[in-house]
Amino acid sequence: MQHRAILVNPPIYDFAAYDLFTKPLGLLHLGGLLQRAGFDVRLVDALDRRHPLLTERYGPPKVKHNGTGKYHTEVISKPAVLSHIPRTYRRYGLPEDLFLQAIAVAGEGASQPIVLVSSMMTYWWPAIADAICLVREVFPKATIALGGVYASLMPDHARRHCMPDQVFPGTEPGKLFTWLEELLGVSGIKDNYCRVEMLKPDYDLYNHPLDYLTLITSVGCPFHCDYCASGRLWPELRQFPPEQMIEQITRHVHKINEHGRAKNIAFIDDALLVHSEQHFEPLFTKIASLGLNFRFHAPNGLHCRFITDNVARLMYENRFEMIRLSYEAADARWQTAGNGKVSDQSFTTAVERLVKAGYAPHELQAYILAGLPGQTLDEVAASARRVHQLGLMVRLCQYSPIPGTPLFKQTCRDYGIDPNEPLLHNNSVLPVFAQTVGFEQFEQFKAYISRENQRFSAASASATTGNGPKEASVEH
Ligand code: B12
Repeated sequence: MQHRAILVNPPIYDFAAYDLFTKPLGLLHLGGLLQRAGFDVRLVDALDRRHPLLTERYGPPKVKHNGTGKYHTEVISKPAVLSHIPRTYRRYGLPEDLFLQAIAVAGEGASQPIVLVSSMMTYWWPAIADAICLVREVFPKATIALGGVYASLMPDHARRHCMPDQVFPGTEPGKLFTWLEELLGVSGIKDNYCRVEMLKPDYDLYNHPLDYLTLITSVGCPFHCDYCASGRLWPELRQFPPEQMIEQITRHVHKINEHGRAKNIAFIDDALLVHSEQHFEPLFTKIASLGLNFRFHAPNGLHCRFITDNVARLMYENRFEMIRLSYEAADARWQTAGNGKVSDQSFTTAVERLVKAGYAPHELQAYILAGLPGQTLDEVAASARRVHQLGLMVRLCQYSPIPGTPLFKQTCRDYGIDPNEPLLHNNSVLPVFAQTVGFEQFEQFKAYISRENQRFSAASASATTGNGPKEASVEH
């Protein structure tokens, strides 16, 4: 008998959320493994903007030329602990009745499905807890397991507040498979189907075309920044062979909608460019030779020091459009907290190389961090100035304190945040706690950054003939 496994990506409750290539890659990896192990796997992705139930009710979503776009939203009441935050709290993704319907459809004919729920940000936990309750409402006999980023960073909190049957902290799928063997009274699943090299997202779990594909070519990161949890989630860097990535792309290429005459693919690695001679360079040399019409994106920050002339050339030739460099901060104190991964010199050199390869500066973006404990707005403004001086767009990255990282305790202490309440890890709420900033002042600062971005973009556009990819901004 085939066992039914339902993969659930819950909706989001937050002050802001945008579909920036957000696909539940962890779940899609597990889906691939489970299918190969003989399970009948169904997916309920509450963040799928093209979910058939959603489009049936509201019509097709608006899609930007890069495949990204806004979620369907509903205003919901704020949890008490966030009541003082002067922003609207929303549910993003499938409305509750459609979510219930989707779960019922996915479990049709299976009275005791195994339900695997994923989680991302720690501060999204109430949506996960609600999703688990709703699954129980539809299938009281379902066995529910919870994994993913939040479950890995705060497993005890997840057990207490989300109450699944089992929580799986960590990123190794081995424990899940041992559990499944025990649960089902079978053997051989783990040994035969569960190796990290076998992690391949199964996009065929979506029964409709997608506006982009999100892929990961490696897990882990050799740098251990004081503000980042990557090392806790993936203790070592593992890069997937280029052939495996080519196989994933060619297998799923038929599923991607074209927008502006190209198909979008985003890479969300923590360290895409590390060991580029054995990894990025052979991969993208091969991709270029396929002659396929792709547009690539790197929404997660790239390490400047690994942008060699050859990497920059390959990025340009392969039409990398969204390039976000991890600059983080201009001052030495925060560059040190970033494990020395970036310096002003390596940032400037990376920009020079990308410009030499063909990009106009305003086609490039740089992340800068705001809201680190003790960081002043002047410091953030200085980082922004440095980025604008080079003609790049600033991407403000509002700091989110992450349990288990070196900066976590200090942040909670400095900001008077209860470390056991993940809702307060939300990157949107820190300006309210930072005594040096404040909400109003931070809003003004964000508006200033956006004005400056526009000014630099307009000035650069008229001063250069940069031929990076530019297309119509919104499609249906
Ligand atoms: C990609 C990414 C993004 C993308 C999202 C796009 C996308 N496709 O998801 C972008 C760039 C938009 C993004 C934005 C942000 N991110 Co982010 N992001 C990540 C990143 C790098 C990868 C997540 C991922 O997909 N991993 C790959 C998959 C394969 O792994 P996985 O999901 O963990 O799944 C594995 C296991 O967990 C497990 N698993 C998963 N589900 C389940 C379920 C069950 C039942 C089981 C058994 C197992 C299991 O199986 C998988 C395979 O082994 C993580 C860091 C990391 N290394 O995880 C940060 C991370 C999640 N992000 C983080 C942060 C801080 C942010 C931002 C707040 C940054 C900012 N200040 O702007 C924003 C918030 C955006 C928002 N409000 O919506 C933090 C978490 C913060 C928190 N408090 O929880 C992380 C951990 C990075 C960090 N700094 O440490 N992010």
